[in-house]
Amino acid sequence: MTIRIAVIGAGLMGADHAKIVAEELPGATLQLVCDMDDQRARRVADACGAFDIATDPKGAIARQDVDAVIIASPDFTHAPLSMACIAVGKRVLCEKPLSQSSADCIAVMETEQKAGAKFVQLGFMRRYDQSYQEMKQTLDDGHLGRALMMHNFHRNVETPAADFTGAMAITNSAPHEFDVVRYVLGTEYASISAFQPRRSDARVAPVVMVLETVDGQLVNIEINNNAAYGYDVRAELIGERGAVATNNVAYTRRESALAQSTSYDADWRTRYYDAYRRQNRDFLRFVMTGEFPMTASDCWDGYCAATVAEAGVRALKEARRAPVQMIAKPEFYA
Ligand code: ISE
Repeated sequence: MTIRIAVIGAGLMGADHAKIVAEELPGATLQLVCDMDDQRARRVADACGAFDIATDPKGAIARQDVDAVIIASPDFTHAPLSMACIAVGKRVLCEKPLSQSSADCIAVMETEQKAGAKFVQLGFMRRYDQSYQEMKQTLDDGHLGRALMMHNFHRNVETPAADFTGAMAITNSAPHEFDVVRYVLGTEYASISAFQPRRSDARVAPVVMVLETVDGQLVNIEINNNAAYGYDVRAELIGERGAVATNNVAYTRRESALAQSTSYDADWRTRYYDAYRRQNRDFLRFVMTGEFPMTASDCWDGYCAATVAEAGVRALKEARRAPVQMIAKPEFYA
């Protein structure tokens, strides 16, 4: 049986997902690529050998020849399109964030609960990265003792848009950190504070956040969307008896002019190359079996990330520590 997948959105991530489905997902075929811009849909469809293109996402989701969906359209479409997938009973891998609004995430959770089964897998692909998996395993195996702190750096070469703001760093980039830290530590956040140093130019300055977990651990997160030198994501977990840090993988090392050097990735698509592929393979298994993958994020995780981000934006704006207040976790997501 072949699962026919529609990719909604033919931008950077949509093109990447289309390529993975077409070339590296045995058991799946790229049925169609949908984008409001038909030329863009056509370019990606042709490059990947998709069967068809479409410009109306809801129509594409409902098509009889589509079994499952990957949503990689702009952030504000994620929640409504996920609900459209649930409405027609199709499983969906939705790029992060589920929504930037926690209220919208609650609406998706309610729709999913009414449908009586999980339909939405969320694209927090860091959970599939070998370095975070080993970090979590090291903690779970008891090698570190009780976890005390986690330090996280998230550096991009430059912002995708010139009008990117500190708040956007929190709602767009930081959710990866919020999610993967929750995943590794197995806890929730109690509060968040956020600060920004002053840059010498008009570009968005780094955002530095300090979070406290409900278990009394401290987490700091630096989001530097204009780090200039490379895509550099690092994490260190410190326990009472040891520490573990992620390494950046460099396949080669250069020696020249009395110096040794390795290269950085330009962005997340190469840094998390394997993670995306593992994630998408798990999604295909989910579609085939109906069993939600152990590692993946669900709508509850999307809600948690959105709630922390909302509190973070408030903390930054009001220059004070903001409590993270979440609804009780529905039994359905336990
Ligand atoms: C960006 O918004 C993403 O979605 C990527 O997955 C992430 O790795 C990147 O650093 C973010 O800025």
